[in-house]
Amino acid sequence: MRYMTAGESHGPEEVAIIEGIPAGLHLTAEMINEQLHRRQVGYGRGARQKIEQDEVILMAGVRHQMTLGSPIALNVHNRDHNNWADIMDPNQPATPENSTRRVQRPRPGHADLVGGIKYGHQDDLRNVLERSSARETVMRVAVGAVAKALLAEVGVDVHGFVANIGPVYTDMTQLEGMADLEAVRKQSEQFETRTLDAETDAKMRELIDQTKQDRDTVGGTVEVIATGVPVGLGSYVSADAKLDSQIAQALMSINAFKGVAFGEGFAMQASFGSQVMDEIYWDAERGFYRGSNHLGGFEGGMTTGEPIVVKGLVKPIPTLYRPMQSVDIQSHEVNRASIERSDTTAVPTAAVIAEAMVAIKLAEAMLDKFDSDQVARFKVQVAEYRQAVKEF
Ligand code: EPS
Repeated sequence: MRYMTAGESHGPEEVAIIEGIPAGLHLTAEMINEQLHRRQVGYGRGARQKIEQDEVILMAGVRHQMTLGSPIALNVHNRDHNNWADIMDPNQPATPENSTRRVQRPRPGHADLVGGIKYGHQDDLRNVLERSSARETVMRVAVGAVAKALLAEVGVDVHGFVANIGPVYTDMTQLEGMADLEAVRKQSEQFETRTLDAETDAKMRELIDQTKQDRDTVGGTVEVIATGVPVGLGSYVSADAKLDSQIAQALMSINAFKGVAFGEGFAMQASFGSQVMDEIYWDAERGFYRGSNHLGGFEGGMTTGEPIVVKGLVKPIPTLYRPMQSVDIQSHEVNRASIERSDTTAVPTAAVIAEAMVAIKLAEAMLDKFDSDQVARFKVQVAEYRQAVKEF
């Protein structure tokens, strides 16, 4: 399975093509739209989300709600394009009238300056920011929804929520009282901050309101958990076969992500070996299993069969309404950075995007290991493999 996306933030459309999804997967626009809707919900987002009501169009690869095994083409219209039709018109040459709203003072922390230097966009850094915008993640979530549908066929569930926003932390011990990932989902999806309880949600919203008032932005950490993952996805034999490294790359590729850690992550730097290894047990019912999951479901780049637990650190958004120092790319005069409409925080949304990226990597790994032509055969092979693992 592989995919590619295209689309500028205020351009006409966002698109994705996915190749390698087996034939016979039940897939509807509603299944994808449900995830697109989740991506749009998030306390701290700006005015753009009031304009967009993301809905996918299934352009190819699906017939009568079933995948055909052919490439799946997905399309989401940018409603805001109506407000940018001239400025983002692909068909007209540039004129003074359609080249307004130029960006010439790069925002520190955004792709503006380096992208402009790299691609030679000295006239207008909009040519960079339109694609480097996190608007692109709408298609990642659409692709992730397809991956999640495939994973659900074999009992793999993936969910993302928020571990902290700025100095306000979710009490993660609450997870211990939750029976399964569905319970975590039910709990966190109640809150626009995607934390796990009402008290923390209130504190996070207060922090975001204050940050907005200060014309600043705030980052945080998201956590993704995947359950039902079979033992032995990925491999220790080559650097690029290690599935945890692939997931780390996938999360780092999301806008504003600056760090990834599995299990107890960076807390392990201050621990002893006896505190972080997950002891091995066996019983006839389950086969091999672990008494704990400090390592977050990976050993040697392979899944252990315990839940995958991965955190992603999201830096504060670089577009500030109280802009920092910059330099005009044409006059080279010192000036404040350009202000573009933006969000105060996108951490609650980032949880949904991170979830999609983990789902994509797990679906890829499953399709590498098991039949990728037909969903029915894929399911049989996964079931046989699970049985063989149990009998080891
Ligand atoms: C973004 C800036 C904002 C966000 C956008 C990401 O866009 P605009 O400038 O149009 O208000 O809303 O995110 C989305 C459009 C989206 O759908 O997630 C940026 O600079 O990255």
